Amino acid sequence: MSATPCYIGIGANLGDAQDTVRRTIAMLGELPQTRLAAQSSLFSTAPVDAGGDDYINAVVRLDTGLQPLELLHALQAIERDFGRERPYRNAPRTLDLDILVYGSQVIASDALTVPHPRMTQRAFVLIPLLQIDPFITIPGLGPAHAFVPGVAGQAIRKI
Ligand code: PH2
Ligand code: MG
Ligand code: MG
Repeated sequence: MSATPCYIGIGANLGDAQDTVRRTIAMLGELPQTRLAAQSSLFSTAPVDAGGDDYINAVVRLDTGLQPLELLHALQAIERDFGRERPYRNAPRTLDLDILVYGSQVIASDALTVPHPRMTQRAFVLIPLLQIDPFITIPGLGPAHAFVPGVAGQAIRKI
């Protein structure tokens, strides 16, 4: 099996968000053809471009043989397991799983945009991502650490 390193952003701000994120990380490690290669701490973060309670966020690295759309569908199935509803854009959510990076691929299809288009503007993605891989380069965009000064004003606290 040839496995591709992927980085997944996890966010939740409805219900018992910490419990949801911890259980989700375990479920990600049990996806077919997939190994949980690294996991960040959990972080408490202020909502960005959204309302509601503070979020719990984390990032994991998966080494996976799943293709990008297979991985997307597997993540959507986990979101549904946790009762995810989509009443409006950026609504509070029981669970949000985003493919941040899929190997060195740049994907722009109707179903999927990778790297995630807003990841460089969000401390709740960059800080956990850099915790697990300080030297990561975002395909097409360059070293992730270069974007940290731009998110310095966003509230994020390691749990
Ligand atoms: N996700 C959003 C919008 N805003 N803010 C925080 N702190 N954490 C998130 O995961 C988040 C957000 C849309 O996916
Ligand atoms: Mg998201
Ligand atoms: Mg999402």
